[in-house]
Amino acid sequence: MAIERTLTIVKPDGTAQGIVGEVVRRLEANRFKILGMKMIRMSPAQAAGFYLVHQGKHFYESLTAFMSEGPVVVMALEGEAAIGRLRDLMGPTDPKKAPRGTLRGDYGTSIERNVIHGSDSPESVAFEVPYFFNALELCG
Ligand code: 3AN
Repeated sequence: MAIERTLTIVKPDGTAQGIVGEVVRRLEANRFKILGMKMIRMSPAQAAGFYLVHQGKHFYESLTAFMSEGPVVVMALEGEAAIGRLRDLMGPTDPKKAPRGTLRGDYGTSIERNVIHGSDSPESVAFEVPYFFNALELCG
């Protein structure tokens, strides 16, 4: 399997629930290497820029307001098949459909407030990692 990079965000509902440590614990237990990590509070414009791919969808305004309502923890990760394995740890978008033991199944409360983001493709990684980290901030 190939070593990949990916990006994850503990969303404002995750930081509010105090599960940053639990997310990091599960990532490290599953052999994800943390290359960069920081807590930030995005402005609505920064959240809108991050989710530009969803511009025009019915949930875009609500999503960008939610993502800027409080602090988030952004992490650049590396590991074998990291993109798909992170998505497995997260569970499906809708927490109601997410099994127990996945982060969304355990902590998500709605399809919007689903506690964690993970890049969904190498193309997304190429946009999302540099959105938050420059090369000097990644400890590879
Ligand atoms: P995922 O995060 O599972 O890749 P995407 O990329 O389809 O899901 O959606 C990005 C984010 O937009 C989701 N994490 C969720 O917060 C929000 N979202 C997705 N679908 C909906 C929806 N139907 N209604 C409200 N929010 C949504």
